[in-house]
Amino acid sequence: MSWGQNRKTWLMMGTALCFGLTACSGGDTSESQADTRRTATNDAAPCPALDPVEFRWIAGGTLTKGDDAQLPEESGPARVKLAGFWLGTHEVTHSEFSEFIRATGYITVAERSPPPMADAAADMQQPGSAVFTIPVDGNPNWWRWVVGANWRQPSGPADNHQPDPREPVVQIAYDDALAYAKWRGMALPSEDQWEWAARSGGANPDAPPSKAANVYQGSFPFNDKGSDGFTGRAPVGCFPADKNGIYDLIGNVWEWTVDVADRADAASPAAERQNVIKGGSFLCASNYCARYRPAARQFQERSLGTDHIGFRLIDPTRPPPPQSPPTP
Ligand SMILES: [Ca+2]
Repeated sequence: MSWGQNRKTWLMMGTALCFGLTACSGGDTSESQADTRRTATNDAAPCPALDPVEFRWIAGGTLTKGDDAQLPEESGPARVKLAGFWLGTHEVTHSEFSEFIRATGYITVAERSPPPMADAAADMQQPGSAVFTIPVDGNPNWWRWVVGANWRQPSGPADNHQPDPREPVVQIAYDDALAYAKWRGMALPSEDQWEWAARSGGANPDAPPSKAANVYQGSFPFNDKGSDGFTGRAPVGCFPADKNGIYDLIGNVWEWTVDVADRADAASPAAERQNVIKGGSFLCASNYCARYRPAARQFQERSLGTDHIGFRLIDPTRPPPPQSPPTP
């Protein structure tokens, strides 16, 4: 499926790209973006210095993935054998991605002119991406196609918020994440690796404890209380590391994995270019989404980033630490 077809699908179907968020739109983007700024709330404590260790070893073994399914895209628990691996301690940041762009001149998917697409709204035929917007009277949609939204300006050019260099980079399509990983000589994690890292790190199987992860407090989508300190993306490493020394696996931004979606409706053309994303985001609330559990998963069009999807790396070439036991 082409990118243009994907955007058309998003425009016409909505649900395939919006994590079950049925209120999507590619229509008018002229309404104020000011209410959607991704800024820390006033009671946010200063974030500690970023951990200088970039990768931590996640010991392998025979593992349980999945859980008693709570949502349609989930499956029951299964046993899988997994080798140990080196996982990035934090999501790739805006600053780190900037280095990649400076070194390579790479142009992300959201910055490219989209292929021609018949019967699409004019704005959908210009470079841009999907941005969360608090619904307003007369427009109940909370996902909008915003012309000019990309990794440099995740909410679009009308928003004055400049990403903190330590924020996870967002508006990253799957191919963008792969390109960055290749440049670094790294790779993206599999779903199994991601889930095992979260489980072995001690992530709560039901929901993150208060202020343990950047999620949504209040009634989504209208009232993010930000009682965890943030009403949008948090700089990486602001919340406590897990037992493995990994930050923000749960919440903050969803993370790409290399696994192709195995959704039940895979026969649908809209499912052809979707990958599994994990971890939930700052938009996951108890009254909606609630996919901040290690077992939770969602499917995302590879060609469409949003302002709440990022990624982290694994280092597949680095040998295990000397004390690491063989995988049983
Ligand atoms: Ca939050």
